[in-house]
Amino acid sequence: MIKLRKALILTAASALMCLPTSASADTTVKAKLVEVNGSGASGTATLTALDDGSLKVVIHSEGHVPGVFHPQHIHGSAHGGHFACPTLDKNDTDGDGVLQNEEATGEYGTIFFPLTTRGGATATPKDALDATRMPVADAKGTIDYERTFPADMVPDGLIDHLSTMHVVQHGIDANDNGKYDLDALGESEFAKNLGKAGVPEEVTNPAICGVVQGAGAADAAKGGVDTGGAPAPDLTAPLAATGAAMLLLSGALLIPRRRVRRATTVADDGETPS
Ligand SMILES: [Cu+2]
Repeated sequence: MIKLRKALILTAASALMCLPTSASADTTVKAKLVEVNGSGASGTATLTALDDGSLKVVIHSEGHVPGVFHPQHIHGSAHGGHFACPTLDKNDTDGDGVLQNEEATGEYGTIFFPLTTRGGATATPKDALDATRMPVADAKGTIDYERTFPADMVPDGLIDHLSTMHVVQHGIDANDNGKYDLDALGESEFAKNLGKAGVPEEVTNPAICGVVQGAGAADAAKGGVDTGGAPAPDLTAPLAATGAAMLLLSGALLIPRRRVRRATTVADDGETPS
């Protein structure tokens, strides 16, 4: 009996050591996309870090301005960041009733990875604001986007901090004339500051934003909100992986139930902070 128990413990220990980490196994995180600037848009985004280092991005959204392109990016940084999407109440610092991208970046961070439809995806205006390589909403305002970026296109730090990222689609029609124009809100200061003059502000203002959830992100997100948006505690994916291992092994090792319950909480408590 003692021998059997020893064997069980050894098996469990080696299983723990062989557990795939976030760097070597597929990791999927999801974001519920909610409207910004009263756009009426909504959707979902799924980011999957594949074990060969590539990143698959799937976005389904609706309610966008139809027939025009919508710049879309993963916002955030390689060093963690905030965990909320911007709101008028909190972030409209100039009080004009519209959230400019530069006001919103205080919440969702700077452009980290432009989600182009083809070609390069560097965090430069060349890629991030290219009207010809961003998805176009169909006649109903729907965008269905899917692209897998090979490992050499994925910037350093993105996969490691996947659970702290935001998915943002831009492009609103503030004067309801069915197009982007300078008459509505004038020129985009954001684009101009990046060296791209003459871009209507309607193009760069956020229309939809989602905070990534999953792979332990919910736990980190709560910490971020509670502490007023402090940098992420870097315990997300490994913690979730450990939790899963605890669940798998709890039967064999008779781990106290309290720890198992903690693991369940980490995995399931996925409330979206707004
Ligand atoms: Cu963006």
